[in-house]
Amino acid sequence: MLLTRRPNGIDLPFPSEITPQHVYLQRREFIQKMALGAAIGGSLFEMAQREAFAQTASAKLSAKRNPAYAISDKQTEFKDATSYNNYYEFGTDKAEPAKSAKKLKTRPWSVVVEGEVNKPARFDIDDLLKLAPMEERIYRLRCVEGWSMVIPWMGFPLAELIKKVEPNGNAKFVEFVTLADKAQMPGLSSSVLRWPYLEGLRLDEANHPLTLLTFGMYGQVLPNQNGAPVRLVVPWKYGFKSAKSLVKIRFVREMPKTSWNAVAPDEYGFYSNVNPGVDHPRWSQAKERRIGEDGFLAKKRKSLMWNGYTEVASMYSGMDLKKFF
Ligand SMILES: Nc1nc2c(c(=O)[nH]1)N[C@H]1C(S)=C(S)[C@@H](COP(=O)(O)O)O[C@H]1N2
Ligand SMILES: [Mo]
Repeated sequence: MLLTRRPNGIDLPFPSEITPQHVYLQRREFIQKMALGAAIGGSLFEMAQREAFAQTASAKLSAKRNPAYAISDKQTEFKDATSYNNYYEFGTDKAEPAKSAKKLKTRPWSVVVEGEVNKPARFDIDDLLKLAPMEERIYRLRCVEGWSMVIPWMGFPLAELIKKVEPNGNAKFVEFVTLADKAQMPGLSSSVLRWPYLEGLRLDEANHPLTLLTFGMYGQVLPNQNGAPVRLVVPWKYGFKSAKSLVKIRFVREMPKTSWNAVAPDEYGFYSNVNPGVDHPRWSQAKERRIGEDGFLAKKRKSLMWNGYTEVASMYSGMDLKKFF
């Protein structure tokens, strides 16, 4: 049995191992399915099973690949991309989110868009999904820790949403607020970061065609540990800028305070563009380990300026990238 070590040193079984899975199910949906099940004669047990399956496995999502944004590097194995995760709300260990995020309820879910916009709105996730055509894009993801993956994401440019809410002249930055629910997220009891996990972009970065509002990966909806039901993917920046499980997007005048920058401003800058020429104070950023190539003889790869997305360079012309790291 899996044990989770408490700060007091007492090992407890993971809740997911002692509680039947259907207990986690989104209640409204469950009741609806039960009513339907009764009508068509399905047993309660069958319904619970089907529902449990829907929560844990692969609801398909269709999207058309956009060849302009599909790099040819070998894709990271699905298994690796979904079992080696940073999602501190579910624990700081890489293997933990895949287990403890099973409980995350991703319906009902809405994303509030507010601040310096003419048309503030609250989008139900199932409406947000349909706001623009879903595209598949294969992006490199470079974690600030020195590893990278290649992931086929599914989503549409954040710019599509920005267009709908009409930022006004005061909007200079965009703040991203993610879910912080103590009842569902065991990691929130830790003070490693400030919660909710906050991230931010300059308005032009948020509007850049590479910036993807992301709902799926590998042909299916995002697994919870990868940021279900909706996250950001900003491929030319270190991975922590790509905030998971968004609940609010705010258009603001000033550069927002972000979680990582707040805990260690000298280590995690607001921009955090991938830059092999600017080392992290505690390690080099010159190279990276591609997940899946980590055999004994595997060579590290050279990290690329802007993570290879050189088309973003003009947004930073004239800026001292050592200062604005
Ligand atoms: N809400 C939230 N978003 C987050 C994180 C987190 O801890 N919480 N970790 C970030 C980091 S450090 C990385 S590298 C990426 C990892 O995304 P992946 O697990 O889908 O590969 O998510 C980012 N988004
Ligand atoms: Mo990361």
